[in-house]
Amino acid sequence: TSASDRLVLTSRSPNNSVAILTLNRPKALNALSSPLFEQLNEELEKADEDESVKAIVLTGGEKAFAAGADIKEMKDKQYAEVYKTNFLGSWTKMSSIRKPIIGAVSGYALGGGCELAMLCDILLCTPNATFSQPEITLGIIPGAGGTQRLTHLIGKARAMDMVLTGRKINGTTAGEWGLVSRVVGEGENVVDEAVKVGETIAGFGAVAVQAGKEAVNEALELPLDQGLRYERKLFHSLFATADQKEGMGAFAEKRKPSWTNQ
Ligand code: CO8
Repeated sequence: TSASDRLVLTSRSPNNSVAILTLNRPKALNALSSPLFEQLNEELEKADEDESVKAIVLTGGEKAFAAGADIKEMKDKQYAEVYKTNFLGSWTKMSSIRKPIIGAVSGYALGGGCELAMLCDILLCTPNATFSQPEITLGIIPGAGGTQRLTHLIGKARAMDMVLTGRKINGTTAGEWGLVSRVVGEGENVVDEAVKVGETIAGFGAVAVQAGKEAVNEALELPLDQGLRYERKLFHSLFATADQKEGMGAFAEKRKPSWTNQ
């Protein structure tokens, strides 16, 4: 496939530690077709396995992060087919990536696009980005986290409002509601800011970073007492790493740590 056929473009940050994946189907506003998701999963898995990659930035275009699942691909499908083939079930693969994924949203993040954004670990957006779950306007409901992850992030009343009315919110509101963690300033480039976040993470020991991501994710799955036990087990396990000795040793000796990711 030539570069123009690639539905997901890949590049690296200047110091090579952050993989940047860019959805590249601009004519369809990055509608998430099955081939696009296949390529995205492939690139995510490649980045996850590559030792030199410490964090992943996922972004789209200026006009659209992604305008949802591909409606034209879905419109004539029948129940038996989508059920038997587990249509769009491959979306969940992204949640098994171990390295941090930083989403950079500019423009539309609609339907599956909003759900894809919520699959990222850290989310940045521009003030005038548009988030919405418009599935209700198509006679369906969200199918990849738009009723579940969204409710965890912004609470029941606001999630109901968005899911049942298709209400659009802008990036500033998304920041106030906790759907994203950072809204960049008017003149700032959201991808550059996401790469900076990635580089910050890449500057720490990779074992602790992976453990931090794993532990926070368990908070959404486990009751508090089990989550706390899970956290403590992981915390204790980090005393078996060279990076713990290095990090604490460097602090005591008033020098910069030099991580070996061991
Ligand atoms: N699917 C397919 N094509 C799309 C999509 C989409 N979601 N969004 C935009 N496009 C296409 C348009 O059809 C158009 O193509 P063409 O030039 O061939 O006509 C091209 O992109 C440009 O779009 P517009 O001309 O419409 O651009 P506008 O600037 O006028 O409007 C909008 C932009 C407002 C974003 C408009 O395109 C729109 O409303 N798009 C649809 C948004 C939407 O409803 N998304 C939700 C889809 S449903 C979903 O995501 C369910 C996910 C379930 C996941 C389950 C996993 C298990």
